[in-house]
Amino acid sequence: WQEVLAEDALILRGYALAEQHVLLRAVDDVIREAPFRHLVTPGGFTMSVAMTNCGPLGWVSDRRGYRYDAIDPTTGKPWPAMPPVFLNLAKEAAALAGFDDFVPDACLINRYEVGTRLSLHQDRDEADTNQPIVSVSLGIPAIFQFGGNQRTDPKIRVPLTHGDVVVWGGRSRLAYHAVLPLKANSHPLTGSVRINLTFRKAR
Ligand code: MD3
Ligand code: FE
Repeated sequence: WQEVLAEDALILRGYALAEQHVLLRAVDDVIREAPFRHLVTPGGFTMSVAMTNCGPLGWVSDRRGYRYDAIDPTTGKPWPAMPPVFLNLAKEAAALAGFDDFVPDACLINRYEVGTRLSLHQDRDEADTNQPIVSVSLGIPAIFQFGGNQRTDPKIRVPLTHGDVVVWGGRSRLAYHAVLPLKANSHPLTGSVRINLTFRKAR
């Protein structure tokens, strides 16, 4: 159930299944305090993926740029605390991939509805790119596209399904990646939606 996706990128298939119900309940608790919203990119486009955050820092985007902020711009309040089940899962997954002292300070929660996509990008808003990123997929499946350190490098397509956890570090940390438009589907726990949790050490 452990697959090497690329150099320093490890897929733990189904690793989140043991905690699936607790995880989804925790997402519901977070979004009651910090609702999903569609952020605007610096270029003025509204993202099709809806986002929110929990933990000390949250990733936000607006016309001024991308950044991490301790305050939710929608509510004016700090982001909800990171649920213990989130923190423990992220730490355990990182440790399995060889990152023993990963302590995320930000959890971005992405909600994909049918037709929603995330275009090709790098994650480079974090201070220390030696720190890994842990992602958890819940709900309906997506096809994830994974390339190299240059936008035009060849890409592979990988299905990510309910319960899959991926740890991206080292040589994969700055790889370009995308999520292809979601196909219509349904999952007993989420309906027609995919939820992705991304754990990062932003500062
Ligand atoms: C590879 N999210 O939030 S998770 C993102 O499914 C993001 O919501 C996608 O890309 C999603 O930035 C993909 C997998 C992922 C996350 C971070 C990465 C893959 C990564 C960072 C470096 C390389
Ligand atoms: Fe990303």
